[in-house]
This record gives sequence, C-alpha cells and structure tokens, in this order.
Amino acid sequence: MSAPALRLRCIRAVAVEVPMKLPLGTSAGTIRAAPLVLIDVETDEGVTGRAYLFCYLPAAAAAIAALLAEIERTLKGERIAPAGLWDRLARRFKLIGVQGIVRMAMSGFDVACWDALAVAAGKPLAAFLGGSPRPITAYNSNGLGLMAPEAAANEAEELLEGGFRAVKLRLGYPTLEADLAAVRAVRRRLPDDVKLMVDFNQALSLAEALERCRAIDGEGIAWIEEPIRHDDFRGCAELARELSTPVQIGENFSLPEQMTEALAMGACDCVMPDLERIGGVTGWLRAAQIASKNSVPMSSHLFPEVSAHLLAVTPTCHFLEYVDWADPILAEPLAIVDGAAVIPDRPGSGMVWDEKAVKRYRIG
Ligand code: SMN
Ligand code: MG
Repeated sequence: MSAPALRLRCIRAVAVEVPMKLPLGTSAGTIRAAPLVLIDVETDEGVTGRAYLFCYLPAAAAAIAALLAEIERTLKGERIAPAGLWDRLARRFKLIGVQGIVRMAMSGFDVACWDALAVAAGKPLAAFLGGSPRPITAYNSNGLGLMAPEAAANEAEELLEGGFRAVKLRLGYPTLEADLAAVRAVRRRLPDDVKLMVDFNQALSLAEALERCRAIDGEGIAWIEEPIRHDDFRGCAELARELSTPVQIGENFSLPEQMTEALAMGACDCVMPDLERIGGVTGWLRAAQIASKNSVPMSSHLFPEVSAHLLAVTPTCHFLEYVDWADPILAEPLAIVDGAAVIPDRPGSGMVWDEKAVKRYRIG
C-alpha cells in the first residue's frame, strides 16, 4: 500500500437529520430520523476525504462537531498518516478519555483520512487496503422494530426486495410470549433459506435472557444479538455456552482492546464491530486481525458504505449490516444487487454528498 503525501488543511463538519423510510423501534426507544455528522477532511493537495458519523441523538451532533474542531487545531498541517495521527489524538484526549463521543469524533476523522488517501491513490478503499472489491453479502437491517407480529411478518417480507436473503428483527417485548410470537410470525412468513437475525438491544437481565433465549433457541434464528448489557462479558459467555444459536455482540465494543477482552472471555460466537466505536478504519483493521486469530466470523454495524470495503479485506468476513439511512444525502447511494452490497468502482469509499440535500436537512 503506497501512501500518497497529503497534509491536513482543515476539517469541515456539518450536522444533518435525515428522514428514515422505516422507523427503528428498539427495546431502548424508537429512532425516526437519522442524526448524522458529515465530515470533510480537506488537504493542502486539494484532495478531500469524507466520512459520516451516526450520532444517535441530534444533541450529540454539535458536541461531536466541536471535538472535530479540536482535532483540526491539534493536527493542522500534519501529514495524513492515520495510525500515527490516532496515537497523537489518543495523547491529546488522554485526560478526558478516548471513549464515548471523543472516540466517535476520532473514528470519523480516521475514516475520512483513509478515504483521502485512497482517493489520492485513485483506488477504491478496498483495493487501497490490498483487497479486491467484490459483492459483500448483506442482511437488510432497515425497520423490523417492535410491532404487532403480523405487521412484522409483512414488513419482513417487504425487506426481501433487492434480493436480500437475510433480515434482522428487533426483540425485547415486555414478555417472553410476545418475543416468541414475533419470531414465529416472521419466521413462518420467510422462505426457509432466508436467514433471520434477532436483536434485543440489551433489554434483558441474565436470568431473563437465559429463559427467553432458550425459548427461541430452536426457532431457526441465525444469531441472537445483545440479549443483555453489552459489557457483561461473563453473562454473555454463559449464554454462548448454553445456547445452540450463535450469540452476536460487538456494536458497542470500544476500540479493539475491548473486543480482545470479550473474545478472551468467550462472550460471543461472532462479532460485529461498529466503525465509529472500534476506532475507524485503523481500529477495524486491528479488530479484523483479532477476529481472524480467534476464527470468529465478523460482520459490520451500520455505515454500510465504508464497511463493505472493510469486509472485503476482513479474513473472517460474515455479513454486512445494510441500512439506507445515509441515502438521502449521498449523490450515489450504496447499491444492493442480489442481496449483496456492490463496492463502487470509484476512488475512496465512493461517498460524495448531495449538497442540495445537505442544505435541506442541515441542523444547528
Ligand atoms: C441499532 C442500530 C442503530 C441504532 C440503534 C440500534 C441496532 C442494530 O442495535 O444492530 O442495528
Ligand atoms: Mg444491534
């Protein structure tokens, strides 16, 4: 991988809130619009690298933008060399802590830096990282929130459009019976060869999880995601031992070190790190090595546009989580063909903002 010489001129951060076609009704609340921070890393050489962050709450967007301004003050004029810049920022933010939104801002900056390098090299990010762009099998993670069983079954069927052969259902209803009813209604409606993942979003205590997950263990589920607190690795390990359905965690791994801890404790059967929590491309590449050493299948969480490139260079590549949330502000949204993401044949990640849409959805 030859790294083109680029220097940081400035970072632009714009907050938008874009409408979602389908609301995401999780056990921890419903998200109806996606708050995003769009990041442009501009270089002295005229190359721009882009990334976006998903902020969960609109209120977090302004704070993240302020942290990006601090990153610009710290690194202005520096050579774009992401791993070295990560270490510089880790020192800069040592006292406040490289966690939470600080780590999100650092991750977004890191992704945009890698994009700039790949753009300058004239290669898709996957190719710049040494891989060959190929279709990445995805599951459709739009919608399928908490709702009546028949409504969920209808929506699951609609989500197969685009050739998807896998979808994800959110669980964590007030009762075991309601969880089971949703699983059965959706499973019954989907063709047998379509995979069904379920996600509790940390809704359960360990005792509840043992009971509920045993109840759905024989229902033909591809994985059970975050049944309990994301950082209760001991509890997760007990579930992983007890269940024949794979236990999936990872969207809350904070940097690759926490993934190492989880795997050392046997907390899960598969992992799905999130680009903005694992430490951007730099963190992802480390996580991919850890998953590979442990022979653990690795999927992505959100950010399908960049994650598709990264899964192409992930030795234990499993599934891309597909959501269409960024589509309204992208000039060319990620294409799905036969249920797989098509890595665009453009330099970098291939993300370019639709500036008119950015104006329309801008907040703050
Ligand atoms: C999720 C994603 C984004 C916001 C809330 C919940 C979910 C998933 O856990 O894995 O898609
Ligand atoms: Mg999840």
